[in-house]
Amino acid sequence: MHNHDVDEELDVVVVGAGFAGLYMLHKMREIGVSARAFEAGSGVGGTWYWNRYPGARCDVESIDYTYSFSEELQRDWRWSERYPAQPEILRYLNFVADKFDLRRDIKFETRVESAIFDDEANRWVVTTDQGDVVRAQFCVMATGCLSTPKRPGLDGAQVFQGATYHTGQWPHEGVDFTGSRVGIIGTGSSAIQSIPQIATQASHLTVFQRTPNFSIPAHNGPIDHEREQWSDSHFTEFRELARQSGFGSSNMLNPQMLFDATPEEREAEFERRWQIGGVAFLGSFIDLLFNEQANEIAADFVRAKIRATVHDPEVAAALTPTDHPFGSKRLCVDIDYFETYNRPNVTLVDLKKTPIVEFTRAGIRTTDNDHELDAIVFATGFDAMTGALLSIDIRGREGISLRDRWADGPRTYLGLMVAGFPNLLTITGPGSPSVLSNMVISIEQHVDWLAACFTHMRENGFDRIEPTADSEETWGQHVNEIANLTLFPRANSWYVGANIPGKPRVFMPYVGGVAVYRQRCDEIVASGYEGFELTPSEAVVSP
Ligand code: NA7
Repeated sequence: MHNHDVDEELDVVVVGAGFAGLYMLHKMREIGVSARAFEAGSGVGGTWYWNRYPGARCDVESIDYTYSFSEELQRDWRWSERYPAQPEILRYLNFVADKFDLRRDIKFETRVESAIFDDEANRWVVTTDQGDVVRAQFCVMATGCLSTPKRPGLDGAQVFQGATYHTGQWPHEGVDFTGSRVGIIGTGSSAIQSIPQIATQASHLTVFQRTPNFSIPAHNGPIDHEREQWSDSHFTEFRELARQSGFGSSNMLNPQMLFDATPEEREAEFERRWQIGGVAFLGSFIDLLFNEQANEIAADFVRAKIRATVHDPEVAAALTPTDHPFGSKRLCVDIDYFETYNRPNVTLVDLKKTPIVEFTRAGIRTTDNDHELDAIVFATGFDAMTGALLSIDIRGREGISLRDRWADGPRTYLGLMVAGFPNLLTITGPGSPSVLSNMVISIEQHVDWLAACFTHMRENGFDRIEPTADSEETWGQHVNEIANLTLFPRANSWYVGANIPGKPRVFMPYVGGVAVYRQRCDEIVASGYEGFELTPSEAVVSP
């Protein structure tokens, strides 16, 4: 690569302009390094730019799902609801981009195709589908954990003559389903949020379910002004609570073990949490994700709620999850999900009993029926955590490709860096708490960690940082060992890549919680970047 082919020389190139990319740009400016982001969308927002399906909403509460780096920002922005809906989050991220004047460093409608490390020059060379070629000392992947939409095992849909949509690539102008016969495939979080909304529009909605899921009512409503005021007047304390928690939000975990409570106390605690709503239900007792028997008792409580809500016992039974421990797949948070099956215009098709045979011109053929449809919604999920990274041709030292390196599953040190790929950073990468936490908290922690690392390197004359193969191996074992202490690996979830045929089964996120993880990262810094190799400038600059 000759310099004259290069459009720009940067300190940092950032891939993506969602929560991670935006904060990355801001932070880099703050420490005085040059950075530019490339973003495939025409606007900022990442996940919240693409996932515009009806009912799209965050399952972390609004006041927690915000940046904590600026107290002024917190005070300048008011949320309207307890759980933020997609349009409001997107407005928030646009507000952030404007407030901190970030757009001038983002090139939109530009997808990064390759990132190749030039070992001699110690530079990443990044190319895009718009013909850009930039060189940067650091390449930061702010590409998101759930950003590569998939329709696994559902080929042949092009035969269908009606409209098709994927929840993760929803048309910006919205879709009017009024009077239409709509089919939706999947019953994950995206489906569980959109089914009640689509059902109010469609003349008929047919839900094609392969595996039922646990879901907790959101009990959404207007924002609690008292709590909001408290979080404003106790900014530092409020933010510290989240940083020192397991999942990265200010929700309280009950430290009691389930079997230390009487059956009446358990029922009362479950009911109390059910009435509060949301994922905090998982915090009813401390051992729900560790103790199979305790988990089963929580699962039974939720199953009884499903039976009590859904009028038709056969439909209720089909909607009741029995194949995975409660919470071992991402817990869904809904608004009127189970209630929707009581509507006369909603039908549940249990694909376990009557699988899809094929798509036809007029709809979907299952083993027992031809379902005629005007539109099909694929709520079939994403190639999670590694999909976006591996869709880019990333090559490290000696030309090794990340796709080859990760052929048996992702391997990282702290979910931040990969051996053999110097100065390449993966924000909320596999091996970090990421999707098992409030993403905003985890993103900020990674960006802050990297900013401190860059500063340390500059001040000490280092040009290159790379984890050792040993530290990567040890971290991988640790991530795996603690996952195996929990019930998480029991589920065929996207946490283990089970939703993508042929994907190696590896439990990808770090289950230790954000507080423990943060402490480990800080200790590593305090010990002089233990497990990393830092190389001084003269050792890497070519003569
Ligand atoms: P998920 O949670 O991966 O859900 C995808 C759903 O699609 C799930 O119910 C799948 O059933 C179903 N699916 C996938 N492929 C098929 C085929 N071939 N046939 C039938 N059904 C299929 O994705 P979401 O978008 O809902 O949520 C992703 C995350 O985003 C969520 O956890 C939140 O964190 C936000 P399966 O369970 O595999 O049998």
